[in-house]
Amino acid sequence: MLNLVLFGPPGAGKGTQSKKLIEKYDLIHLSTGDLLRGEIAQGTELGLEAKKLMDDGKLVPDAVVIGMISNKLDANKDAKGFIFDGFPRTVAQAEALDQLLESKESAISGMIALEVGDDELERRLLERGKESGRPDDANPEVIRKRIKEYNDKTAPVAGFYQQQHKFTSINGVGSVNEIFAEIVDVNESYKK
Ligand code: B4P
Repeated sequence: MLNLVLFGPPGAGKGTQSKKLIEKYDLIHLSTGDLLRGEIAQGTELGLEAKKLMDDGKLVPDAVVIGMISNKLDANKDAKGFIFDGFPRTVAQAEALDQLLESKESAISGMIALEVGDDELERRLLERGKESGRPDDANPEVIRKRIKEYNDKTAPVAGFYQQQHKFTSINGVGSVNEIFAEIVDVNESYKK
């Protein structure tokens, strides 16, 4: 099984590259951001709670996203593998993911981190906000808060996978296809 974690700050291109990876490798795409936006669109209790936090640039509680991922793993027992996009975002989530996969006699193959500077992130997200209507992309202050949440709570997740020798960082600035080619190279090394 190929289980890949795509990692990086908000706007680094995780969602963009995930779409290309699922096409190439026939993997299941698990984006906690998309799952949460789905709950918001359906107006569930979980969605209403998550919306307040997301609109303010904050992370949703660990237990909520871990529960969502666990359900999705159970619902896709025959998958060739998964792309985890935007998850894990805290060390507690990374530990929980290891345990979930271990209970299914599986494991993370590797993490690929996309490196992009703060100014470029802000530019990309504001640009996306013009069309997507996502409230968390519309306001520079909220975007900066998301980047701070990333630096405070999510960046340490890289160390978690570095310790397991499952971490590779690549430059996330360049054309989408150039970056994808680099991701594919790294991914091939994880498959061996
Ligand atoms: P997410 O939905 O995960 O998304 P993201 O971080 O905003 O963006 P991503 O990196 O996927 O960027 P994309 O490819 O779209 O998170 C949203 C919120 O959900 C979080 O703030 C949090 O509140 C909550 N949440 C989600 N998961 C959670 C978790 N596990 N725990 C707690 N809370 C959680 O790219 C962005 C833009 O850049 C696009 O417009 C794209 O076209 C453009 N772009 C991409 N690649 C480019 C390139 N190479 N050059 C130029 N532009 C590029």
